[in-house]
Amino acid sequence: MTVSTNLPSFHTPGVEDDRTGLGIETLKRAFFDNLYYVQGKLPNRASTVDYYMALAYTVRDRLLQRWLATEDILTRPEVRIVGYLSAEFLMGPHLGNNLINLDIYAPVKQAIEESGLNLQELIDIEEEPGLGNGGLGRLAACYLDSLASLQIPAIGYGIRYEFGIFDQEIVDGWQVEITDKWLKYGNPWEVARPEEAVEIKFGGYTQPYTDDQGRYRVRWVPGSTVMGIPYDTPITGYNVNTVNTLRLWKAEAPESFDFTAFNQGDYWGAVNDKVVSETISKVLYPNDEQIQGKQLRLQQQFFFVSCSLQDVIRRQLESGRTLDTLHEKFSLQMNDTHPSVAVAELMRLLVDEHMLEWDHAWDITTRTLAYTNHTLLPEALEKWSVSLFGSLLPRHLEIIFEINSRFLDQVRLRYPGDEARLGQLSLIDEGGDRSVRMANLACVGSHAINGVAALHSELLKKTVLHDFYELMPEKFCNVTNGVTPRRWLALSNPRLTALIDRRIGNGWLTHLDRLRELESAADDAGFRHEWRMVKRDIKADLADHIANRTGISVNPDTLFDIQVKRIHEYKRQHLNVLHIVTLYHRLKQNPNQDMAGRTFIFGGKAAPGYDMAKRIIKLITSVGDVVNKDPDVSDRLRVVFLPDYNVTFGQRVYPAAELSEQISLAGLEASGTGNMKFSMNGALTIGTLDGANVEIREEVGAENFFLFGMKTEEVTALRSQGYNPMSYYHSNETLKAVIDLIASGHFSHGDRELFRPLIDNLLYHDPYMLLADYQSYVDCQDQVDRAYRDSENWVRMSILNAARMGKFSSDRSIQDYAQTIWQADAVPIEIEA
Ligand code: CRA
Repeated sequence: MTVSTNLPSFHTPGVEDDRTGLGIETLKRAFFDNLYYVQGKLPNRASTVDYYMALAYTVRDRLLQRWLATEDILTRPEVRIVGYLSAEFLMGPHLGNNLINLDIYAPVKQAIEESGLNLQELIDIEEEPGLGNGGLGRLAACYLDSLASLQIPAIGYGIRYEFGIFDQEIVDGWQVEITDKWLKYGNPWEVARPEEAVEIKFGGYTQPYTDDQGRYRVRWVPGSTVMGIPYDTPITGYNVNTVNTLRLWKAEAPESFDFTAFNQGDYWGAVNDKVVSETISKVLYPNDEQIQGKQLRLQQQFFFVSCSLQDVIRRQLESGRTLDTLHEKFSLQMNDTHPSVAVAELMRLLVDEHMLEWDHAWDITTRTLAYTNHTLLPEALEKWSVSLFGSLLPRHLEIIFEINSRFLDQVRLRYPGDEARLGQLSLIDEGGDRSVRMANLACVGSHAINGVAALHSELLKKTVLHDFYELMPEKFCNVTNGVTPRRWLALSNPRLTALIDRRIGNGWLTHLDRLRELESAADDAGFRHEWRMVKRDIKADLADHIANRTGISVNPDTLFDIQVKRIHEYKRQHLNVLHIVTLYHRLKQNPNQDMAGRTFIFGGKAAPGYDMAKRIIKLITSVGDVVNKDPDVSDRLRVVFLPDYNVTFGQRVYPAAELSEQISLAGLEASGTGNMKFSMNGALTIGTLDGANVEIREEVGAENFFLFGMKTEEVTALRSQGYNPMSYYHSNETLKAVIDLIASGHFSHGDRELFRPLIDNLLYHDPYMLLADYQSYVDCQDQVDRAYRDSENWVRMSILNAARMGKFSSDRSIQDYAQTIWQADAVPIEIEA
């Protein structure tokens, strides 16, 4: 189906319009026009931010016709829409990405340069919207890019947090959190749509009544209400007319003033209501895979879900359809359990507000919703105490009880007398303080349940969702994560992109499998040389950046060994540190040791309340302080912790990497997506058989991947046997020496207490089994060292890694979702001149 739209473009035929034209003179005129009329600045008074804003408006003007055309086709009854419900969207800066997707990078660069400015500087000054913690939020952003690029009509639904993920500073080696005021200069990419605001209810009580046909009904009498105001951001597809929408909701008080309170003189109370309402969308919870169980978090989840579902229902009705066919027009994907209250809210809207019968509503709900699970970590599985849930959402609690009672009746028929199973499947955890299990709610209320990598999907079926799998195996599937090559190659690595283009043309950016055509180039010495030179240049750029940010000088001719991701014990950044200290120890014992120089680069934020993770940062910076200053080793070892890892910094770091550290304990990293960004940019991976590493290794070939560590089954076996970390410490001399060195205070100015919590944890508990995997890791690192010194072969492996990454384009992931879960098609849009 191709649809054409004929929207007025306010365009004088034959004349290059200042709002759409791409001629260099037109672009310059439009740019200065926006600086003057929108930003209100003359060139002699304008700052870099002013110029950035003017350019952002100039680019936005050039996508508006396509955006409105896409909005227009959504209203057609036959067009199917994917709604992606996510508490996080980690979009990264928009300007550079839109220049790539609109294919206007070159003319804009020329226009900006001819105006005496530097395009890169304007791109770099954009404050990134950090509305996510890490993998899950960034995945949502890659998926929006691919949906638009594949011309699938879609809306991303989330929260417009006023404060996104905190900025990280390192003070005396420790993480310090700084608030992220990302909106301080305004946001040129968003458009507020207050006319489409919706009302959200909280608290109060429910009241049964009989309707005029004599049917039993329930009415919810809320204790308070807030307004959800939509803010829309255009999501451009690459080289297509589709421009989808990211719709983020901001919470506001229903009225600016409560006039009764005001008239009684309670001015403060009236204004305070407004302030309290607005806290709902104030700040992103900075925890990755760790629930906090705070009431405000449940309010946030319900807030954006209810806003979005009301918006979906409005669109359904406005397209001329009734709610009976909601599932034919909409497919709604729940990104983890954060939006899973959608199951109850959609039921409430259909049954209480639109008067559908329960069974009918249930059929529509389950056919509309689908659930992606992103983690097996027990501390991340969301539960809400029944009392908290009931006080905030009394009607939803009743609906959940009703869903549960009907569901458990079915389970009883299937497994008579199996009380244990019933207890596991129940939406309510009856143990201790009763709680609502959000994953169970999501499973029961969805027609599809997927994990995010092959291994993860298998483990889901075997462990956390085992009982659901036995009961409803047909719902389960896998969709391996992917990342967008537009941002993670074309935008972040223009030099490698140009080299690839010269060799195989540019079709690979939308058909990433075509990178395979580079395989033969791996045997071409000339091409290898060019590949190496590109990498060398980018490493030199990163070295400059490191020197500017941290004052540490690093040698671009050493191996760049990089681990960037959230700091978490299961990701084992401290295993990486144990290796560094091993090398340090070796070099101190034998200064003539033959080894390739290495620069270890770390980046990542720790959840503010996660003490162990913060101590791991302190350990990295402390080891760095000693190693970098020690003349015996510092020509071969450097350790850098780069503060404030975010999307912008990721774009700088992936292209410069040679070794990618993916060293989580097998069975704990659901997928990982950084692993894909590294390989795409020609880094080799050292990793365990965990998450998507398994599939990356399959694709690139075992000979081009450095594998170490226990497999999932070995981990399980060792654990059930009774894991004793101390036995590894006593039986491995080097390991003992390394741990003793840290414990002795060598890296903490003699302070033996600083790292004691970390060391004791390793020796007495070691829940992530670093000690068990230590020797295998060090041996594998030695293999890396030998391989790196055969530089021709290293470059060959690097090229083959990039060449074989086709599977990990988010375009492939989205095609999988579209075919197996959403039944959504491309709707190419033609815009009539
Ligand atoms: N923390 C997983 O841990 C995965 C992403 C995206 C995570 C990663 O391995 O790549 O999701 N899980 O699928 C998560 O957020 C709530 O669970 C993540 O980003």
